[in-house]
Amino acid sequence: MRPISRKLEKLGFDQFFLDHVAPERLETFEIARVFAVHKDSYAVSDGEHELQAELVGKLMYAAASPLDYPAVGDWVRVNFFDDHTFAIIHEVLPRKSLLKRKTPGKKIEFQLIAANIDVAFIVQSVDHNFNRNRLERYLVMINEGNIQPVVLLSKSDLLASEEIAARIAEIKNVMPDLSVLAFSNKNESGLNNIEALLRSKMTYCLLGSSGVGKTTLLNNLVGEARFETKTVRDKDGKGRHATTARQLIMIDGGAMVIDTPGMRELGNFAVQTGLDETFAEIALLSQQCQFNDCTHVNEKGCAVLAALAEGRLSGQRYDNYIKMSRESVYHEMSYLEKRQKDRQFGKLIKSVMKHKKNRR
Ligand SMILES: Nc1nc2c(ncn2[C@@H]2O[C@H](COP(=O)(O)OP(=O)(O)OP(=O)(O)O)[C@@H](O)[C@H]2O)c(=O)[nH]1
Ligand SMILES: [Mg+2]
Ligand SMILES: [Zn+2]
Repeated sequence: MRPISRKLEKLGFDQFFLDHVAPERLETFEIARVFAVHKDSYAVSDGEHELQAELVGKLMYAAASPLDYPAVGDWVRVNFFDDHTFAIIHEVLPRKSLLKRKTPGKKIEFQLIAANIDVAFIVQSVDHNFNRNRLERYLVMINEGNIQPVVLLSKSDLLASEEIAARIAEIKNVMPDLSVLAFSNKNESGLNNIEALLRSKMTYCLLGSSGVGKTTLLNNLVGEARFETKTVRDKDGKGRHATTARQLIMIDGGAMVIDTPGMRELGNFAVQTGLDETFAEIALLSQQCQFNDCTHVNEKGCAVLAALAEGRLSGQRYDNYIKMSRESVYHEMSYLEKRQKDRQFGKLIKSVMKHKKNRR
């Protein structure tokens, strides 16, 4: 088997991906990583050339859902053309991790945020943007995606240090294993702690509401005002979206960071792993529920409800857990219903075809 090239290794390519592609498929294609997703094209890199790429028609026609398209961070099999100035993407390699969200609304549609992320930074500013329910929502998505979360509390210059310490303690109280760091882009405090987390060949992703300072942080990490940021418009702290595209940036030390536009709404879907990891204390309690399929809402012998009644479980945590698990069950149900309908339709087509054949 071919050894992994140094250039690809620098971009994070490793044995995991080789293990998931048949060696003969690698013979006739090259490997590249998706650095940016545009409307009809992609920017990819093989560690030596950065070039524009398009999907091969077959991949487009075969795509059954947005999940089948390349996302920023994806590894793809490509053919290079015109002296490495253009590439055709033939296949998306299996993903190590994937960040996706359900698009807002009732329809079950996904939006890919990024692929092959090692660590996700959830950025919330210490002022009015700080919201524990939203934080838990991000955590469910990240845990579900098999990614390590780190919470970054931005704009620490806006709050007294005791108040910031209280915020951190509030998070740590319910999620003791979670890493939480406060920082300021303005007075640069805490930036060194974030830099210390960055490792070469690893991929990081910045997530959080619009206006919390994700791009300003990225500019600080690259050491220049390279990417556009925007002043927060109104007093409620809701900025207009400054970042509109997702792109992967190589930092000096060799770490890669993906900046994303702020998200308004996070829809969840089939989030059992993410829920259990985020609400570990509830997952633990539920092992003592009388019924295996206890929903912790009104069942007899529910250990979660008992803990809630005795004040051993935070009411806010419980409410948010129930809210998110309802959403996921609801969506999972309608997804199955949809699948069933598809199957019925498939059967119908088959029987029609058979009928036609028999008539011939
Ligand atoms: N006081 C204070 N303001 C900050 C800090 N970091 C960023 N800002 C300001 O917050 C505003 C928004 O910053 P951005 O970096 O564009 O925010 P963003 O998270 O990238 O926003 P979107 O791209 O819209 O998702 C800008 O006006 C920044 O100057 C900080 O640490 N302290
Ligand atoms: Mg931005
Ligand atoms: Zn229960």
